[in-house]
Amino acid sequence: MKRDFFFAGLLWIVLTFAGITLVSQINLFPLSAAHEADIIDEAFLFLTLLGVPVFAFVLVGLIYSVIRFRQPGEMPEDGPPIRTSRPVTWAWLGITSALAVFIIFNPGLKGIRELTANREPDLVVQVEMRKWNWTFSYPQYGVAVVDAQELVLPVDRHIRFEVTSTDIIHSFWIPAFRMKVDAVPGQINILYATPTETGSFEDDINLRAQCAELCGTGHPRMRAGLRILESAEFEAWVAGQAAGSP
Ligand SMILES: [Cu+2]
Repeated sequence: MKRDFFFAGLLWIVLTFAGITLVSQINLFPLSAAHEADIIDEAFLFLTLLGVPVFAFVLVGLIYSVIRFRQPGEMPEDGPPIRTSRPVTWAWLGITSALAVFIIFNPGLKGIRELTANREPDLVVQVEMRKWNWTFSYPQYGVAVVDAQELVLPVDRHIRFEVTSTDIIHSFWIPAFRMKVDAVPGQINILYATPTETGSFEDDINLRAQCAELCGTGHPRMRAGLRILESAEFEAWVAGQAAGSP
């Protein structure tokens, strides 16, 4: 039995090492275009790495037992009953509880604090969702884009999205920002994001705003390309919109 623990333990270490190497080497994430996306990707990577030894432990226990303790014959007898082992029970309870509490604080609460640390926005964008379109307003510029095909934002500015709906519940999601919030009638929900690079939907499909709550037959069409511009280009764009609106 000691030998079995030794070999299973060895296999666990090897598989854990291989898994951690694999996860660290391959890029798991789609395009990231906001500071907030990096925080979320970091948390995701950390949790994946934390899950590797746990997954390897379960896998080794299963595979090793199936091969090593297989009963020959067509209808194998049941093995001897397994009795509770107090040290194993308490160690299991202790380790898994400690892990669960640990991830509540890091990356859980720590991440939420980082995502909402700066409540003073450089730019406010009001997002009004309805079946099956959106209005994006820039109150600081007195500009509103109705039935928008596109969401235009400046790079390197801290943006507060004020999200609401005029009919039913939708959800405002920008994949490249990893940020999503429900759009609820009669309520304004807040989302912060700081774009870190310029680009548009044509460059990468993750640069888009998408409804992420099934809201009826038009739901799949409820998306708008995202265009992130340099500050000067954004000012020119917004001035053009202001000149064009009645
Ligand atoms: Cu929708």
